[in-house]
Amino acid sequence: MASLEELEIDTAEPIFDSVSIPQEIKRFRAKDISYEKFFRYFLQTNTAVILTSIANTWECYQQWVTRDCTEVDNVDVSYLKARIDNVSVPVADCGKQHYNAHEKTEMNFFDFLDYWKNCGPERTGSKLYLKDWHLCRELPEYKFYQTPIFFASDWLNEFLIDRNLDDYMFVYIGIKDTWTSFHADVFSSFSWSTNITGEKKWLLLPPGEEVKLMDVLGNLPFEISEELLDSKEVLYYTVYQTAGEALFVPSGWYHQVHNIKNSISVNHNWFNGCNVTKIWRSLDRALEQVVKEIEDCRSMENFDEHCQLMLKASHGMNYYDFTEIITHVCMKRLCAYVNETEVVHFDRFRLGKNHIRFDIESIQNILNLMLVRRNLLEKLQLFSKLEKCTKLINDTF
Ligand SMILES: O=C(O)CCC(=O)C(=O)O
Ligand SMILES: [Fe+2]
Repeated sequence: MASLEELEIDTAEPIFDSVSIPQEIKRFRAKDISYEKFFRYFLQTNTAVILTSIANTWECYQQWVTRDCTEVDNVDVSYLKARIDNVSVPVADCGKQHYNAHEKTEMNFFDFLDYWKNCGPERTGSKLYLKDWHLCRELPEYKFYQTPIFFASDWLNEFLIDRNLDDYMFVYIGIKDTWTSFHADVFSSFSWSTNITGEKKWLLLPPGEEVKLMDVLGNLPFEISEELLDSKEVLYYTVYQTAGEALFVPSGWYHQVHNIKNSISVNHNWFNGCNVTKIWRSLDRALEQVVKEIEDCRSMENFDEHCQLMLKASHGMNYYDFTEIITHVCMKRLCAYVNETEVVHFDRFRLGKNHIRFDIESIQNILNLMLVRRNLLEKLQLFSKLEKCTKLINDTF
């Protein structure tokens, strides 16, 4: 393993739930901003930002496209076919709506590349968007990018990779005019998205602004436009993201994304000590929703367990999953703190001592919030497990 870079912050002081509404979305050259600054000014304040020149050394940035300064489409289809097998890939049809997303199908990767190659600017017909593709999981040996240090404190993918479960690390490949409908990310997680080629136009709303777009039933629109946002006096940002730029999308920021040129991007969803309380609150709200929906079955046996099953289906995660993640991260950080062993992220970063303390303090805080739900946690047989973590933290400090 190559030598590890330290992921460290100046103090372990946690700041919870601060929000910031910036004048504009700022841009920094990745090499001009430290991890500490990014952590304090953007992760902790849940503020969107763009980092430029972040992908120059990535294999996909250098090899998937030819950069000969011309404006023509430059994706190296034969390179991609040589490097990646003709696997089945998830594809959305941007002309067809299915509930609040685009209709999804599967197709073979090479067929998708042929479709891409044959899509001239004048092409009409279906707009196919290869999205949410777990290419890292498909080809673990193929290191086509490196997670930037700014996004490396990631409890979600840390847990999933440690347990050999499904990750939240994706590749997106879309021709011009493909798009992703108006949404906030899964579990209210952070996301980062880095463009390898092309250009994306983002409409981004700080948390709470989406309420102005709700209909009487509380439903949000599938598609938004600047005209609509202006007419409802919604605060929003328009961001144009070009190749080599990463956008940090904070927790709970609704967004809509248009590929205004043929585009390829890499993105992760994640959470860490900076937004874990938001993840918990959104899980709690989602449970409330489930309970409301099946309130009339409350007297049935195993009602609470049943709600957890439904929560998993609607929200992608339930109390069992969240408890597993929190206790896993808790035990790893405590072991590292006590035994002075390393916590390594993405094979490249070693957590610094202050960062470990910060993580533990964030866990302590989230455990306190969770333990308030004692009755329910006891019914789900999660209470003692969480209480044990709290005890271990208190015994350590
Ligand atoms: O690039 C896209 O089409 C959507 C990306 C997105 O929604 C995200 O990164 O959160
Ligand atoms: Fe998103």
